[in-house]
Amino acid sequence: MELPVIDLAPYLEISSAGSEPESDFTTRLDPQLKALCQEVSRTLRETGALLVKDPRCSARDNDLFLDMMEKYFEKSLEFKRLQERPHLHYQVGVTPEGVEVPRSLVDEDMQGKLRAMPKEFQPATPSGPDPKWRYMWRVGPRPQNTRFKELNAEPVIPEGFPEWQETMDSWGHKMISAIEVVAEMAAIGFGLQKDAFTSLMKQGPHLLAPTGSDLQRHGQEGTVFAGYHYDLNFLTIHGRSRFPGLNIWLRNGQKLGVKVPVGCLLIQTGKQIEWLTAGDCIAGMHEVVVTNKTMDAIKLAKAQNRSLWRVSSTLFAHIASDAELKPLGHFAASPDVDKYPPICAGEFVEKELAVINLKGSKGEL
Ligand SMILES: O=C(O)CCC(=O)C(=O)O
Ligand SMILES: [Fe+2]
Repeated sequence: MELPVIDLAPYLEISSAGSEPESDFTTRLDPQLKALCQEVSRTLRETGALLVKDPRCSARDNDLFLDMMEKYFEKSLEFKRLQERPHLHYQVGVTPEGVEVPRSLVDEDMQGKLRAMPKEFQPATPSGPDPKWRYMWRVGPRPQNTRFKELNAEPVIPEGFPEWQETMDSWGHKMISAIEVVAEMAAIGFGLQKDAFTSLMKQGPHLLAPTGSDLQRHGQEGTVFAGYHYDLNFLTIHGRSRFPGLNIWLRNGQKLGVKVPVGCLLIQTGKQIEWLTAGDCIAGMHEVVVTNKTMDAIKLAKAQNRSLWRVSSTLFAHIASDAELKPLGHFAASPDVDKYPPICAGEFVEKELAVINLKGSKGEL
């Protein structure tokens, strides 16, 4: 099975055409576009993932971002340590390898479920914390008044990277714009108001959080870069990585290696969209492992004298911390509604992080 690629251009054309009331907009959507919105919501429901093409996010933009991050991760350990902020729980700046812990390592309930899976679909077993690095960069405005003030942390900009702020902000904003369109289309597809999700995302604690994995040191087949987990945020988006290795689990339990075509973006469902839809759409489980396809890409990169750092351009889009997470619209009448009691998004994030004792950390579990 391959994930379909949804072109966002036709929807973008009509949605940017005017600011009419909600009811007029939905009426103006022609049947083909409505069907496209339904394909978006159906794919998210069945696979927890979606490939999209957004004319505003080009392959060149993605390349500029990856080039800069490769150059950064290739710097020495001593250099990167200067961007480390452990006292701020790594909420900004760099997180070295060996710090992030995958949920499957610490959650016994999850371990039981894994053992019950058919062998062929079982995820790789991580032996310890993830051997990947990460860089955390906040994107977009934060609220003036909030019950969940993030730690007061200045953004961290490494020496010798004059293009850093512009590159991070520009790619971050582009990816958030793509998520917003997907969130609108998904809302229409789920039979909700078009702004049902996006209105809750405003001033959310969105994070551009690329990972960096050193394939020179950890390039053996089977190495687990990110152990089996779900993301605790609303939706996650990644540009294309130069090295494959992401496996996702479909709703029917099947495991699928994801191939992101050039110029496309990958969206994954997080725990917050599961809450808002009362489990109609569940958080997508995934892992990043060195596979035989990663090995092929390593060989090619060596032959072409390219960087052997695998960089992901992950962005975690969140529901605003002060907004309430609860099943929306007709999902409030779902039989599973009791599993999703109303809770402030900020409190929800704190609770999820407490499970793996990573208070103050970002979007992944
Ligand atoms: O490195 C990647 O490709 C994605 C890692 C991941 O799943 C995450 O950052 O939550
Ligand atoms: Fe993840």
